[in-house]
Amino acid sequence: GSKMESRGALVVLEGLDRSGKSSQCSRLVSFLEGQGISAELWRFPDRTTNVGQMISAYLSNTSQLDDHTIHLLFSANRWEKRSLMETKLKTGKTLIVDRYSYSGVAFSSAKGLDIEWCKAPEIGLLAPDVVVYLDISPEKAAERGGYGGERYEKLEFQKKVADSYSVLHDVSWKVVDGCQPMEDVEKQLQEVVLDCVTECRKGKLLATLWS
Ligand code: Z5A
Ligand code: MG
Repeated sequence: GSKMESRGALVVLEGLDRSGKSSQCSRLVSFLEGQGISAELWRFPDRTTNVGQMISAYLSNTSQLDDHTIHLLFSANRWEKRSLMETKLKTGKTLIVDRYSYSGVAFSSAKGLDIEWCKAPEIGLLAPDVVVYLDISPEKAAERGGYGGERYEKLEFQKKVADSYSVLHDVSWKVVDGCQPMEDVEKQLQEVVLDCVTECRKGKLLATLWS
């Protein structure tokens, strides 16, 4: 018929370092598959590409790059995955994405770069159907397992990132208290995401950033 096959949902998890994004993303994918919903786990940066390897070297402090340059590389890393992302969604896959453009803007603007400049290269990327922000204070996050040695893993900087995130909130955001026990966070996420998958199946249109 003329009706398009139902599409998957684009779900993004955001939050400070140690807020629990990666833990929750993998739990969510298992849950969805258990419900018979075809889902895949994605993450940014995607360190497997050439661009991703440059980003990885920067994060581990083995290379130095100008703030604007690394910002554009993070963005390029999303652009190089855009068409695959669209294909997957249109063939019915739900994508659970660990960090996206909001991380890009929040981290770079926390360094002092102009926020509109930071948003510009993200224009035209696919807009998430829902962004779940795992809310945790920088202090509480720092208590979790301690930070590793990567570039941004310092309390003072994480405070600035929290401020930057707070101006990026829009209607697609659902804020979940990330300080709750993992199982409670998980339950809330499941509800939000099932609703979102249903909406997308009913024909909600894919949009582009920033909408
Ligand atoms: N970055 C950027 O600048 N620009 C961009 O465009 C993008 C990213 C996309 C690498 O990210 C860096 O790149 C990141 C932002 C920047 N720098 N910083 N900061 P990454 O995603 O690779 O970072 P990561 O190493 O995966 O860490 P993470 O994402 O910050 O952590 P998380 O995924 O949010 O948390 P987790 O690994 O699930 O959990 C952390 C610990 O807390 C772990 O021991 C868990 O067992 C524990 N945990 C989790 N949930 C709970 C609850 N509910 N209670 C108690 N304990 C918990
Ligand atoms: Mg993570």
